[in-house]
Amino acid sequence: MDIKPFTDTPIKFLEYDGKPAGDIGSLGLTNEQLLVMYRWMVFVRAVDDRGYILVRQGRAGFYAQVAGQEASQVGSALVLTKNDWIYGDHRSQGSQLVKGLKAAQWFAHVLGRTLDPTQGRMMPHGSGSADLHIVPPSSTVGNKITEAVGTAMAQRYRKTKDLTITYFGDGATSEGDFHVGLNFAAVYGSPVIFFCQNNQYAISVKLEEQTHTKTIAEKARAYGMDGYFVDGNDILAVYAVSKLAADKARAGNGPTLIEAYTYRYGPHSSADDDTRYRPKGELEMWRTQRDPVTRFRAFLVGKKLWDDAKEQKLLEEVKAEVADEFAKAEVSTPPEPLTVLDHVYAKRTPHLDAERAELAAELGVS
Ligand SMILES: Cc1ncc(C[n+]2csc(CCOP(=O)(O)OP(=O)(O)O)c2C)c(N)n1
Repeated sequence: MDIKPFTDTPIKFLEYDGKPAGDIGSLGLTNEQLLVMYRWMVFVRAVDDRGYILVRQGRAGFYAQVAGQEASQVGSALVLTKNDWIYGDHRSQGSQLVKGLKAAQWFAHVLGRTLDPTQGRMMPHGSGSADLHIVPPSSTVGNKITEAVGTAMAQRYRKTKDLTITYFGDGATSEGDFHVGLNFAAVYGSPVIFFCQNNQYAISVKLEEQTHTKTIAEKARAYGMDGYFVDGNDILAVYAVSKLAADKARAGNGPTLIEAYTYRYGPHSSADDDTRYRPKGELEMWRTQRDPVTRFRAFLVGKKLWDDAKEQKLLEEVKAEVADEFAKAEVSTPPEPLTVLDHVYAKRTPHLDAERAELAAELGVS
């Protein structure tokens, strides 16, 4: 299928009922790869459901679900290689799992335990892993965009074939970092993918109150790069557009903006009440008619790759895996209070040593 930038309607490979919207053979995906895509979406949803329950149980203080956005996160992360870098935001745990973060590490992060690669000491949804090339998101909306561009500039300078992807929401496009980042990346030909998950709300602020362009993708024109408007609930379309952007970046042809049009099922976070600003029926429409998992399952059933028995088996497998991973996180210990000043810099400085001594005296430990 021909993939064009700057379309008025989202690029899609699948109809909402899972029927192919055109020739998908050009994607070159094997049946095994299609099944891997499906398993990842089911797994991400199950991990996320488990994570959210922790707040309800009073065992975690905060959670921002990715439910509804699985196709965007899985489809884009599947084009990444080990050496590529992710700079995500507070709603990108699905991509982190695909990049290699273990569910046990994610749960440990949510519970604030040391099995978390950031040792349970980051703000909620600030997990990451140096080994996996996942930079911990920070709470400040949009600020990872410019950092991602810096990393991509280094990748180009070092003449690697690697790239950097940065995930952010529609709300982040109103931050200066978005505009600075896109401009810099285009000027320096940086191998970066700007992946905007447009779930249509920045907490309670609707997209129309955020921007007067019809799409976010078209903003790329102003910076001299291609912008693709893609159906973020169609994993094949997301994968295809992400692959195109990744191939372009690796070939030294610079950055791309992708807008994945999607919808979050949960409130903005566990601290939000979305019924106060989302019209009645909207969530139900997305859940029942546009769900990314159901849509892709229908496609697989249509291709005779899937049936009820396989679905049942997968759900049981995933349930057991999530339970195992959660058990590993649960037995992990909380961080020692005195480690709070470790890793501020690569080496502890004299003033951090002094603060550590003060804290130790306060806690009565050494
Ligand atoms: C600079 C800054 N402004 C405001 C906030 C408060 N805040 C946290 S998340 C958020 C909305 C983000 O919306 P979006 O970027 O669309 O991502 P989504 O949560 O919808 O995935 C806001 C306003 C913040 N953390 N940082």
